[in-house]
Amino acid sequence: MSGLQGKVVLITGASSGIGEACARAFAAEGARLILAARRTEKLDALARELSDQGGTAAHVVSLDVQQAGAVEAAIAALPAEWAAIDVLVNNAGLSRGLDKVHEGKPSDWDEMLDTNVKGLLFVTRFVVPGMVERGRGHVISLGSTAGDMTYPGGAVYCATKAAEHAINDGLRQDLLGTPVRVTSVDPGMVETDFSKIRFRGDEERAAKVYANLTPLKPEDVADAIVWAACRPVHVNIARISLTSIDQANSLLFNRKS
Ligand code: 8X3
Repeated sequence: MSGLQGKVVLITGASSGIGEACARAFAAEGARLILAARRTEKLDALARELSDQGGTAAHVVSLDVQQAGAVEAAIAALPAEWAAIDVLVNNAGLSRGLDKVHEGKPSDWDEMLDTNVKGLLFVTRFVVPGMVERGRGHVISLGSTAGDMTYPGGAVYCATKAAEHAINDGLRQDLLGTPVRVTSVDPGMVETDFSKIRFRGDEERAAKVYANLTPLKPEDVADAIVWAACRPVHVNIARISLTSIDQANSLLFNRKS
C-alpha cells in the first residue's frame, strides 16, 4: 500500500500521453481520479475502462485551463465527494511550431503561454486554497528539460517551461509552513502526441523527432510522478529531471544513424 489508496487525484490534460499514463498509474495505487481535459469523450472512455478493469472511481470534468473563470467554476462545482483534492497533477500543456522568434506566430505564443503558464497558474490558484484549509495536499507540475536549456526554434515553449520552474519554486516558498508539497517533474523527450501537436499533424516531421533513438515513454514520467507522491508526507521532492538514456540535454542525443 503506497498511501495513495482512496486519495483524490486531479489530472489535467488526462485524455492522452503523460496525463493518461498518470491516470493509469494512480489508479493502480488505488487513488480516486478526477480526469480533466477540454474534450470529455476520451476521458469518459478512460474512466469506464479503469472502472471496469480495476474498480477505480473516476469523475470526468470538461476543463479549459486557459479560462480563469471556467477553472474557478469547475473546481467550485465539484461534487462534495470529489472536492477534497489530495494531489493535483498540472499536466495540461503543449508546444506549437518550431519557429525562430522573429518569424514566429503570435497566435502560437498565445496558445503556449495561455495553457502552459496561465493555465498552470489558474488551476493551482483555485485548487491549493482547499489543500491549505484541509492541511494536506501535493501539487505536481510538468516541467521539462526545455526549461533548463533552450533549443533553436523553441524559445517560447522553453520560456513557458522556465516559467513553470519559477512558479514551482515560488509556490513552494509561498506554502512553506503548510503541509502542502510542491514538485516539478521535468522530462526530456517523451514519445506522445507532443510533436504531432507541435507540427499540427505533420506525422512525418513528428516521427523524425524520435527517429533512431529511444525516447522516454509516458509511463516512465507517470512512474516518477507517482513516486514523488508516495514519499512520506514530511518529504518534499522539489524537482525530478529525467531523460531517456539516449538524451543528455535539450541539444545532445545519441541517434543510432
Ligand atoms: C518536452 C521536451 O525537448 O521535446 O518538453 O521540448 S522537448
